[in-house]
Amino acid sequence: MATSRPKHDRIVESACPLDCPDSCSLLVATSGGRIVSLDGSRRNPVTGGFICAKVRKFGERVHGAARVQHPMGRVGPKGNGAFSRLTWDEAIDLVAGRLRETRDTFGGEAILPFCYGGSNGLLTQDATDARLFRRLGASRLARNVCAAPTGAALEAIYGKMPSVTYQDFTHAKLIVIWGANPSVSSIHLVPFIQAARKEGAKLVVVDPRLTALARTADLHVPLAPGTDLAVALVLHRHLFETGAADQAFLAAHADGADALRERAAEWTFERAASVAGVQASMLREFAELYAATSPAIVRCGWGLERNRNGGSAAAAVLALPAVAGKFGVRGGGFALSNSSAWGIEKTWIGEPEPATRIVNMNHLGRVLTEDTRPPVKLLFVYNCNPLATMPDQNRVQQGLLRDDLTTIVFDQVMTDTARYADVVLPATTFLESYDLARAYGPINLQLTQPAIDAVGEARPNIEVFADIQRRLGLSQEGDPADDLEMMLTVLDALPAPIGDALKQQERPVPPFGFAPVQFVDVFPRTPDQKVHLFPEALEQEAPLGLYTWQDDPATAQYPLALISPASEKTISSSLGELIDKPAELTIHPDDARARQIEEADRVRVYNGLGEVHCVASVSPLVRAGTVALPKGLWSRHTANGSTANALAPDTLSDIGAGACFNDARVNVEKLEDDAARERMAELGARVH
Ligand SMILES: Nc1nc2c(c(=O)[nH]1)N[C@H]1C(S)=C(S)[C@@H](COP(=O)(O)OP(=O)(O)OC[C@H]3O[C@@H](n4cnc5c(=O)[nH]c(N)nc54)[C@H](O)[C@@H]3O)O[C@H]1N2
Ligand SMILES: Nc1nc2c(c(=O)[nH]1)N[C@H]1C(S)=C(S)[C@@H](COP(=O)(O)OP(=O)(O)OC[C@H]3O[C@@H](n4cnc5c(=O)[nH]c(N)nc54)[C@H](O)[C@@H]3O)O[C@H]1N2
Ligand code: SF4
Ligand SMILES: [Mo]
Repeated sequence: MATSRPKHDRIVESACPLDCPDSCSLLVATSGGRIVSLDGSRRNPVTGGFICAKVRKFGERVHGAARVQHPMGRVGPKGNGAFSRLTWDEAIDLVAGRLRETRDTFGGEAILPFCYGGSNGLLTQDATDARLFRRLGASRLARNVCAAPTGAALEAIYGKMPSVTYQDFTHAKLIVIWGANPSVSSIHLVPFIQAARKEGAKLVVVDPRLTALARTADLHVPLAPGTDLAVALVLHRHLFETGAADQAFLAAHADGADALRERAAEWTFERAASVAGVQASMLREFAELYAATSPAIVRCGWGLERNRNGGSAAAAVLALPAVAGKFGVRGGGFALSNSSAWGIEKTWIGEPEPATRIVNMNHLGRVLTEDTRPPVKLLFVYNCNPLATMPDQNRVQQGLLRDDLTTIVFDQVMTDTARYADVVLPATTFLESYDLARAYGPINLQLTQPAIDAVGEARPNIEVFADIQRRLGLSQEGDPADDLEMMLTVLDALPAPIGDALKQQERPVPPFGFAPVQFVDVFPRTPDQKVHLFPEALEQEAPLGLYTWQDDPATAQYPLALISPASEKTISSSLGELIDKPAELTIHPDDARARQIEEADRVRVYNGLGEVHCVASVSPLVRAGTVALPKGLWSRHTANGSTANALAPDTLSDIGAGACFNDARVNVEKLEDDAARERMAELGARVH
């Protein structure tokens, strides 16, 4: 553990509640009311005493120049980022007044609350905020930007059966990392993979990029983005055709195997290989290895869901261990999100959901600019930075520029979205308030507690939403007024063993060692406890039917697939204010050569939706035909202020109505025009 911790006068035990599967236990050192260092604690053996570099720097965010310190009201035109200071009292009055006016004039549905991944803790969302918006009869938000396709597939097939946890990867003899990049997005899984490999486990990585793990893998399948369905179905076909399908398991525990087998039948190795842009022999090797090796674990990530075929692809991948008979042993089965492993119902919201309209968050730009009934007149953004993170950025921006729209942004820092706000409210970070951090890779729940007083006038979500309610006369007896009161309400509402254990001890619960074996300790949570390999609901939902291929959206004009995966510098767009490097587009040498693009050239990435001006990084780490920009960049990281999402369509995945970021098809050219080059040079000077 950190022996070289800087001078401090206090150490606080806490946990990281950010939207990351790992949920590290933390030691936070403070001095004079300031954060001086963050480090891992060994209290959580799964996270093993180390944390990621970005959260180590979290103190720079807490005390940084981008921090919002007090409430502010807009002065000047929308988007110019000029604000004047308000007192909290004025700000709450203003916000409550606008909410009331909007509801009275246009109806509650003209109010759209917009929140997502700011914190994965149980208190920052679906607490007093939900009470407020339910009581106002606001529009409801379908939070489908992430994990909706994989979540829908998991629920229909296995009823949210808990996943294999990190610890049990050490028992596997074959590990398949499918559309995930743990070296960046869940770093504590990596040591368990390495330990398994020391014991002879084989590693397969399915990813269009040569990621750090792919570089060391026994087999890297560098498929084209959005083609996972073809690869998963050829594996199924192989299992069924060679007699490797576990008929005894299927007969006892599953239905729908015949229908799945039928849909897989058309996928020969040759056809799948041609669609995925890889060699047929490679797919055969993969299929044979998976069929022959046990225990085998498939880690299904989120990279494969972000396209038109994403739901069917996730379903086909998740179905593999059932067909191949991989359950019932430690180290076998699948690993996805464990966020639903607890079976927690958020009964603490304490207010029934009204039957108001549901807006898919991926359609933010659309609902702000189209003639919807009623129109969205008030957008309340918290725990989210939609201008940076939602698809079709130019349309989102166009919507935010509407003069007749009131936008409230409640955030910790001056995000791209906040610049377009009419009112900005300052939020505390997890180092200044209480929360319950829920891991979604491993299974544990830990207390997050304040290490310092709130910076400036920042306040926790719980308090601010409770205040707004009070100002509107919507409060009720017993409503929690602050984060500690809310914590107690949540503890009481948690399933008894969890709540009681958390109240009595500082240890996360259940004990960190909790690692269920699928089909031994945990079973499908479908109504009949069976695996449904061909759920009728999914067949109805998918436009062409379940497990049915939809063609690549590439055109001659826009032939390159743009992906925008997680980077080690940010969590989604959080911490983007600390990045000091202009955006880089990774492009394969063949694609670069064809366009006379060289390393460090200024380039324009474009399609019919928008364009991004950035720097080229020519590298074979991405497959030919695919280019990559990092997820979560801010406007200031590119020369023209647009990021990957300016190129991402707001189309939806076949299942789960999820975002299709990776269906962006683009072209790239060298930036020749002088004005643009100058802007690039300025950018370099500004962010370096
Ligand atoms: N450092 C860091 N950690 C994070 C986050 C972060 O932003 N930064 N975000 C958190 C959140 S919100 C999430 S949802 C998770 C996401 O974590 P991951 O599941 O790792 O998801 P991504 O980073 O989107 O993509 C993972 C990999 O999928 C590949 N990929 C892209 N398209 C395809 C495809 O069509 N098929 C296949 N097989 N692979 C594809 C990408 O090249 C990438 O290497 O990480 C969490 N952890
Ligand atoms: N191009 C592209 N775009 C993507 C993705 C991709 O792969 N490619 N991935 C998508 C994914 S997986 C996800 S999950 C989404 C996430 O997208 P968002 O939900 O927008 O997540 P963040 O960008 O982290 O923004 C969260 C904001 O909440 C604020 N915040 C944190 N804690 C609190 C709090 O306690 N109170 C308040 N009021 N605010 C708080 C943070 O400061 C931050 O500005 O992005 C998606 N966007
Ligand atoms: S972001 Fe993830 S790896 Fe980093 S400290 Fe938080 S839980 Fe740990
Ligand atoms: Mo996510």
